[in-house]
Amino acid sequence: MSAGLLGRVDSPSAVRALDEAQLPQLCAELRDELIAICAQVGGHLGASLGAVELIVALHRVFKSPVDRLVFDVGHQAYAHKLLTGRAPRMRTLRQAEGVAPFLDPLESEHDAFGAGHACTAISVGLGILAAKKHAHEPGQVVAVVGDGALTGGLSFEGLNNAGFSSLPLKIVLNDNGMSISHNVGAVPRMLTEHSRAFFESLGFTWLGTVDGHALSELLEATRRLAKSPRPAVLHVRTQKGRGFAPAEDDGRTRGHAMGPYELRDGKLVRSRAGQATFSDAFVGALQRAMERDPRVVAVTPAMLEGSAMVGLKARFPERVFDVGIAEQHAVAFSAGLAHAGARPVCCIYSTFLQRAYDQIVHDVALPGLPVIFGIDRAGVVGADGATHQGAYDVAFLRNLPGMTVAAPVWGEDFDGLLTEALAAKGPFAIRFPRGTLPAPGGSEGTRSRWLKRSSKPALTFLTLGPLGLAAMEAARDRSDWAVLDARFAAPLDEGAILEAARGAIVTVEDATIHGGFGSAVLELLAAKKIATRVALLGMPGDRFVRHGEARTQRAQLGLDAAGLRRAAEELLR
Ligand SMILES: Cc1ncc(C[n+]2csc(CCOP(=O)(O)OP(=O)(O)O)c2C)c(N)n1
Repeated sequence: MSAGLLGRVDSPSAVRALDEAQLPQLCAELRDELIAICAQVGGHLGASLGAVELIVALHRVFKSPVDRLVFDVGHQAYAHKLLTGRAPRMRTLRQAEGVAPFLDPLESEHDAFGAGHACTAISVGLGILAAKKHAHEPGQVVAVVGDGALTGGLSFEGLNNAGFSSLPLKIVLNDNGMSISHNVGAVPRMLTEHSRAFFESLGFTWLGTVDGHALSELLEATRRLAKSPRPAVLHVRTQKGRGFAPAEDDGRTRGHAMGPYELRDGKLVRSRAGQATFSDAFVGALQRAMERDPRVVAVTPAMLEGSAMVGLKARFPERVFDVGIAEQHAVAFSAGLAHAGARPVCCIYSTFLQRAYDQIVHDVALPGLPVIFGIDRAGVVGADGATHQGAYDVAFLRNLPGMTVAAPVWGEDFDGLLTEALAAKGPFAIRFPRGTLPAPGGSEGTRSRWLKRSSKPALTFLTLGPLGLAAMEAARDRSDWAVLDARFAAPLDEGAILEAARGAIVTVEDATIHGGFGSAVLELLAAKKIATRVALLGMPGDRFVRHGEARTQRAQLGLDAAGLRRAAEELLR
């Protein structure tokens, strides 16, 4: 911890008590501290470095927690965490029981609202302001929104409502030209050329454009923002990664999300170089499919980097669409593509697919369109925590008529699954977890497969996805335990599952057990009037899984070999 100003400035009121001349030093210390923290534990460095002066100005002018600062996503707010009492614990960031990855009202009264997904701040902020007015409570509300978040429809729904309302919502547009990668679409150009006209035409008082690193200018503009009796937008230009050369020089993401690195040169301490991930394997199979079939195109909502599609975009610039932080649009756009004869593969994280649920139901499943969903980060995600867990996709997809939900065990499975998906007449989802691939494994057939057979199994692990490998380990020394990789959560391979149901069954999935694959198996057994002992293993249905290390969390949820063995023994007892 810093012995300088930061050692004693541990609350917004302490920020306000400083002499204005001390603020540049405070900002410099905040930056140094952020760089040191992320070097040690990793995190969302780039956006947080860019927002240092902005956060100091906001805490200087507005009086949290009476005034509410609602940060969009929350990944840019590490300086806010440092200034609101969390500095001593910041090196526990994103770890189990440690400081939260994003903002969390349970962690601090200065975190006005929790988030993790983009584009919510304007709507949430307006709601808080409306409730305050209704209850005659004092205090202003400021929504801090990135230019990337302005590519999402939800932000525009909020602007539409806020600009027309009489409520003096304050919006700070933190414009660094970047989403995770460079911002895409027509909005970035509008912000460069027509920001004032745009916001004024929607009914906002417009203030800007201000250099977000020129403190006195920024403070002055923030004071004007605070005084506005009307809804107002302050357009601030910031530099993502500011103050740390390796981030500033990172042409792709400006140090958006870093693992631990060397302070000297920003080199990652644990390089994954050479270790392919599930994302890499999926995109490899996708690339081969695109090479074979000119109808195949790929869609990503602003996640070229995370979904390992940068190379694919370079290879097929016209056939890979980055549509911005716009999941609803990504799915409806895919529906249009499929309707007109293309074969879209919508590559999307499980957690962000949630936002597009009506598009999945109404625009894809109902017309029965052959949209393929490549669902990344399905299952426990680790450090990004509760907002990002890929827990619900199996439950919310498998219930839709005509939907196929599949999961590979090995990277080698992707080619076969994609080929099958491309031959399908309707929607087809392929879900896979975050992380590196297991050692290469066999892939034959396209229905369920026995990973371990037993002539007369007393118990079968019915698994979905790579957890089949944990089940193989759990069953290794038991001649009467079998493992069936179901491969599909929908439709179920009924014959094989009914064969397994002659003994006890433990279903295993990296997804919520409420309504998930295990539930599907129970529905089948009920429909066939089969009574056998069943245990369901997966992510809990009655609570959210917070941040921590994914492997540890899986073990705590009983989803490792030891946990599977325990559950099986208990079931048989
Ligand atoms: C709904 C949703 N989609 C995707 C993401 C992944 N994501 C996290 S930060 C980010 C970029 C946000 O850009 P911007 O709003 O400009 O903020 P900046 O990082 O530039 O400060 C994205 C796409 C997300 N958090 N939420």
